[in-house]
Order: sequence, then C-alpha cells, then structure tokens
Amino acid sequence: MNNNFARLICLFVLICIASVTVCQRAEINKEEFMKRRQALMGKVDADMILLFGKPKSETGTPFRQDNDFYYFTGIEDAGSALILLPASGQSILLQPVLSPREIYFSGSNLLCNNSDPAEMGFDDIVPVSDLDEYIVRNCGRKSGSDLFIRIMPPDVVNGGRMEMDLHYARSTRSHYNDQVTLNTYRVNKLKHRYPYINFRDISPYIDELRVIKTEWEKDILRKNGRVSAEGVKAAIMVTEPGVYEYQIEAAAMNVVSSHGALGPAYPPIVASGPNTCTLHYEKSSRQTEDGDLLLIDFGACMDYMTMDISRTWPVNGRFSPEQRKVYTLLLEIQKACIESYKPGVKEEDVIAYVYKKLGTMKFDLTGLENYISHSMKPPVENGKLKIENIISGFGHFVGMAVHDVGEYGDEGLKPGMVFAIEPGLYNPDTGIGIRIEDTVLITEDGCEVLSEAVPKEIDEIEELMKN
Ligand SMILES: [Mn+2]
Repeated sequence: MNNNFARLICLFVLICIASVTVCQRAEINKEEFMKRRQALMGKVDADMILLFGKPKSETGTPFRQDNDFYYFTGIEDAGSALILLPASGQSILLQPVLSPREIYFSGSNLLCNNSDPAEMGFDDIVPVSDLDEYIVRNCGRKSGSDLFIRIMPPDVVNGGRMEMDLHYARSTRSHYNDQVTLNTYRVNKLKHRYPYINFRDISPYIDELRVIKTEWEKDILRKNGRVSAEGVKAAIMVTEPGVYEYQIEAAAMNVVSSHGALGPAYPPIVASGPNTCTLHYEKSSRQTEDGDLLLIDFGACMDYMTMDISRTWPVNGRFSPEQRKVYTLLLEIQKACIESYKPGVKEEDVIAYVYKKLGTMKFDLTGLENYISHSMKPPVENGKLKIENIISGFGHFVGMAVHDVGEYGDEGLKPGMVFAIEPGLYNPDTGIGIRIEDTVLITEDGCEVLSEAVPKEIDEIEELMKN
C-alpha cells in the first residue's frame, strides 16, 4: 500500500514536471503558431486540413518533430495530429491516450495532462482515436469535399522533400526495400478509406509560408548563425598537422552543444587533404598532414532551425601559392554574389554582377581547367572564367531543413528568404578542394550574412591560426 502510494506521488511529480516544461514552451510561442495556422487556413478553400506529427521513434537519436507539423503547432508530443477547419477558423489537436507506464517512462502529453486547450492556443485537444469521426463529420456530407493533406514527402532536418524521395528511389533499386514511406502509407490509406473525398496536397501552401521567415524565426537563425560560427572558429583554432579530423569536428560540436543545439543540422563534413574533394565526406577519420587543406561544412540544429557554413583553411596555418590562388578567386566570387543580393534580384542578375565585379580584377587562371565545381563542369572554358559553372543559382534555401522548402519564382529574391551560397572548386588530382559557404537572410534592401562571424579573408584566417 505504502509502496503504491509512493509510486502515485512519483507519477504525480513526473506529470507536474512534464506539464511545466510543455507549458513554458507553448506560452512563449503560442501566438506565433496560432498566426501560422490562421495564415494556412487563409490560403486554401478547404473543408478540412489534416497534418500528422511523427510517431515515437525507436532510433537512438533525440526525437525531432515532423517539420510541417511543428511549424503549425510547436508541439513535440509524439503521435499527435492537427485538424484545421477553415470555415470556423478552428484548430484541434489530437493526441494519443498514454498508459501510466508510458507516462512514467517518457513523460506525459497535453491530452493526458488535461491541459487547457485555450491556454495552448487550440480550440480543443482530443484523443487521436477521434480522427475518423472528425473526417466524416467535416467531409462526409457530400461527395467531393476537399480535405487537404500532405501528399508530397516530408522534409527532415538534413534532407529536402525531393531528396527524401530520391533516397527512397535509390533504396528501392532492390525491390526487397520497396515498402512505402509512412507519408505515402497515410495518403493511400485515407484515399482507400474515403473514396468520396477529394484529397488535395497542402504542401505547396505550407512551402509558401515556410520560405518567408517570420521575425521569431529570424531571431533563432541569427542566434544559430552566431553559435555555429563560433563552432567553426573553434575548429579552425584547434587545427594543426597531426590532429585527426574527428578532433576538429569535436571542437565545433562542443561549442554548439554547450549553447543548447539539439545537434548538428547534418552530419558534419570535416575533410582534410584528398577528402576535401569528396563533397559529402562524412567519416572524419583521417589524420591531417602538413600541406593539407581542411574543409569544414557545418551548422547546428537549434530550436528547429538549421545553419549551413563552409570554410577551408590550411592545416599548417599558411596557404600555399596554389591554394591561395584558387581560394582568392572563389572568395571574390562568393563576396560578389552576396553584394548583389536584394529583393527582386534574379539568378541572371547575380551572374551578371559577378562577371562585372570580377572583370575589374586580375586572376591567374592557369591550371583551373583541372578543377571541377558543384555543377561538375570546369570553372574555365577556352581560357575564360565561367561564373555560371561555379555558382549554382542562388544556392539552396535554409530553414527547418538545411535544404529547406520553397521556390524562387519569377519575382526573384524576397525579404525573409534565407539561403546558403556555396561556391566550391575541387581538384582530385592534387587534393585541393575549397568551398566557402555562408547562410544569408534577404532584408528589405539587401542581405544579412548570418554566419559572418567566421573569418574568410586569407589574412584573417592565418591570423586566427597563429593564436
Ligand atoms: Mn550547403
């Protein structure tokens, strides 16, 4: 009896701790997430919008909620779903009923805590087993009701929507791997179960919102930019011949972890010598040598926002003449790109600006035909620099995913867009691979370089390595 009573007290205390944590987070963000839900409901003529959160994962990595679900809820409780009813403007959160054992082991959720829906910004919080009743009540009165669900693949912290299906396509080269993804399973199941409902894809409307960052997101990105930049600086400072790539990675990770990052936004690329020419080298196992370059591609995942920074430096602290030549060219290209960014600018404007800017400078282009860029084309053709071969458009969007959702469209850049520009040149014959990458935020009249705290001028890097 006493034992049972003690267990009850324990359970009660655990539930209290869990509810305090959840409440604090939601109180901070409630208005933000409510605004996002209203914005989505304003975009579509729907009888209902349905989004699923992630079920509890059994992997060894910390739980990170589905990006789209988190974007509209801020809720990290596993197994949740969200219903939006645009006609009434209502938001309903659905959650699993947890067993006492689950609560004891992993903590509670809002439903089992009997949380006040209004305090969390929802109209109701109900068991997820009610989902089908909501579907039938809101979409079952007539044939052809519009129910918006996510039909495109989900993106994850280190992979965009298209990349997720690319991984899937590659994995199913063996037909023994061809189980459908969870998202596709849900889509198929809904269509099978409700043949009279018109299921439409909500993802383009989500992407239109996610691509323009809110003020709250910009603040997180600025913080992540500062912290990730400090991580890269720490990596530069521990570098010397003989150090292992994983030790350099650890220096960067130590900084971001101690500032509250969930982890890296993607497996860090810490490449020395010949490894600098493998664009996504992830092993971090080689011992560095005198004369090597070190290329790092690194960013933290912080409050559901990512960062993407690349820097390249000489392991011994001094650029060789060849390293210096290629680095200087890439740096001038990258800086010119950033100078050209402002609202309304299109890809062709950036290329034209870079040509104009570099036309006034002198570069030694000998030997550059032996390099390749991200486009897998040479940077020099017939003795002439080919800027469009070196930079691939504006680069990729950065946000909740490091290859974030969104499109540039015909209007070019818009305030609130965030992307990474990452020109690189690689020569596998000599082991000289160089990439310089910053994440930038488009402002009203230009851009803000979120990762600017990491030095990229040759003098600055050599100076930092002296200390
Ligand atoms: Mn990148």
